[in-house]
Amino acid sequence: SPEPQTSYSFRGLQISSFANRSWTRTDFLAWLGELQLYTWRNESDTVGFLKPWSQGTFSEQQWEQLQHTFQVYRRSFTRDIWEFVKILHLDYPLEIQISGGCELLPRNTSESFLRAAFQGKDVLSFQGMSWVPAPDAPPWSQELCKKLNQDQGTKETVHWLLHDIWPQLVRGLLQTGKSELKKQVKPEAWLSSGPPPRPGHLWLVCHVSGFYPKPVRVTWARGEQEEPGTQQGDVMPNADSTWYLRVTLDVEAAEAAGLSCRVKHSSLGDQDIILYWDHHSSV
Ligand code: J81
Repeated sequence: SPEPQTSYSFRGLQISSFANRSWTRTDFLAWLGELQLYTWRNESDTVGFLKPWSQGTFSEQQWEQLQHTFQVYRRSFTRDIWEFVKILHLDYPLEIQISGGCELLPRNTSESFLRAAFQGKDVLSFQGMSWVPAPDAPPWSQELCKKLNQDQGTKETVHWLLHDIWPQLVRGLLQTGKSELKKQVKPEAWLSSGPPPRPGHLWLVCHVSGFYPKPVRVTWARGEQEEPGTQQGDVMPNADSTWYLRVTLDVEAAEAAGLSCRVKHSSLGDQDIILYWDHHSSV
């Protein structure tokens, strides 16, 4: 049977903290969809695999080369920033976040991005073949981009990473991680009531737990009609790498009868879970 078309985006994040002229650390994390596959902490010389299939279809040698590129980059980056801070007269402490990603698109195409933030605000990104200041970046961002754009070698490496290596890595990961990426776990759902928000009202809670992957739709409804006051919580992680969500509704006690909570999730196919408040026994 044809699989539903899911696209997985690859996301990498670099977090660099510069406390003063000598103390700094840089950590990297990367995910495919919701699964973290890599970690590279400041203390470590090598990129850590968080899944047995993190190497994708790259050979030992290809991976070594890629890791070497990143080792050189990490050293150069730190040295560069110290220098920029001097030239631009910036003040410590400073936080730099670099995020990059790649999305595979139909017909063997892909879309990638790389951007940097300084003190939590976007400062520049890589577009096509050059560094470009962010729209509301401080004036020195222009100067920085000009300087970065003089380094043809680095621009070529960034382009190669964004447009050749990352898409290739992701294609490989979709193969080596296939069974884990396809995993489906059905949710359990139950109802409870919370503390009454005001006299004569009920606080209805629909709990949905243990599902995987993360996308889920949970609604309070009367018949087919969704209740307008439905409040979605945040999807929270369970300890066993499944997810948990609660969805609440504040209703007049007299109106509670006839309400139901409906759960739609990929693991359920068309068989939505429907729980009726009337059948719920509040103890
Ligand atoms: C002050 C606030 C600043 C905030 C924003 C900072 C954004 C910085 C973006 N730039 C970089 O991340 C690049 C940093 C390192 C780069 O400048 C080079 O020093 C470094 C080494 O380059 C030298 O050797 C290369 C071969 O190893 C080439 O020969 C190159 O021409 C030569 O200059 N470049 C690299 O390490 C390339 C890899 C970049 C990968 C970036 C992935 C995030």
